[in-house]
Amino acid sequence: EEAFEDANTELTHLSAMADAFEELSAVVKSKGFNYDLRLEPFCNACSHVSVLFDCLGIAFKFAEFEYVSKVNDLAEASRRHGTLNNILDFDVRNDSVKTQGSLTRNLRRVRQGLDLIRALFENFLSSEDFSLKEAASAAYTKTCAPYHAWAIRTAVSAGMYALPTREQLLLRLNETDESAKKKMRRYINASLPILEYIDKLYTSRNINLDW
Ligand code: 1PZ
Repeated sequence: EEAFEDANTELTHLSAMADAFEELSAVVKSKGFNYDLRLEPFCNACSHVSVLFDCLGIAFKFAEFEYVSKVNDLAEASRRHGTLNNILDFDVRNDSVKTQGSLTRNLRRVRQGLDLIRALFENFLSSEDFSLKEAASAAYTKTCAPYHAWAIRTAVSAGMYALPTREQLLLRLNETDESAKKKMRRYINASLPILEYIDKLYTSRNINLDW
C-alpha cells in the first residue's frame, strides 16, 4: 500500500522545480520585500526551469540557449555582486540598466521567462480543452511577445507548431494530469511573490517595466 502512495509523490523534475520556487518564495515572504535576496539561491531555482526545455524538442533549443545563458550570466555575477539589489545599483550607476547583455536587463528577461511559465501553467490548469500549443501561445503573447522583436515573435509562433501534445508533455515529465496540476499550482503560487519582488527592484528605483 505504501508503495502505491509513494508513486504519487515521486520526485520528478516538476516537483523539484516547485520545491525550489517554494523554498525561495518562503524566504521572500518571511523576510519581506526589503530583503536583500542573494543571486545564488535565485539562480539555482531558475535553473530548474531547464528541465521543461528537454520536453519541448528541438524547436525551442534557441529559447533554452537564450534563457540558460542569461541565468548563467547572473549566476556568474553572484561572486562579484552578491545580491539582486546590487546588480541594479551597479547598472544604475553605469547607466546600463537597459543595455543589451547587462545583468539588470538579463534579470528582466529571466523574470519574463518565469512569468511565461506561470501563465502557461495557469492556462494548462484552466481547461483540458486547451492544447499545449494554445496554452503556450496565449502565455507567450501576454508575457513576452510585447518585449520581443518581430523576427523572434515570428520564429516563436512557427515553433509552437512543433510543441508536443498535452499527453506527450505529461509522459515526458513522468506525470499524470492530476500530479502535474498539483505541482503547476504550487509553482504558480510560489512564483508570484518572486515576480513581485523582482518588479519592485525596478519600480523602487523609478525604472518602468515596459521593456
Ligand atoms: C511547455 C512549455 C512551452 C512553452 C514554450 C514557450 C516558448 C517561448 C520561447 C521564447 C523564445 C525567446 C527567444 C529569444 C528572445 C530574445 O530576443 C530575448 C531578448 O534578449 P535581449 O535582447 O535582452 O538579450 N531573450 C529573452 O527574453 C530571454 C528569455 C526568453 C525565454 C523564456 C523561456 C521560458 C521557458 C519556456 C518553457 C520551457
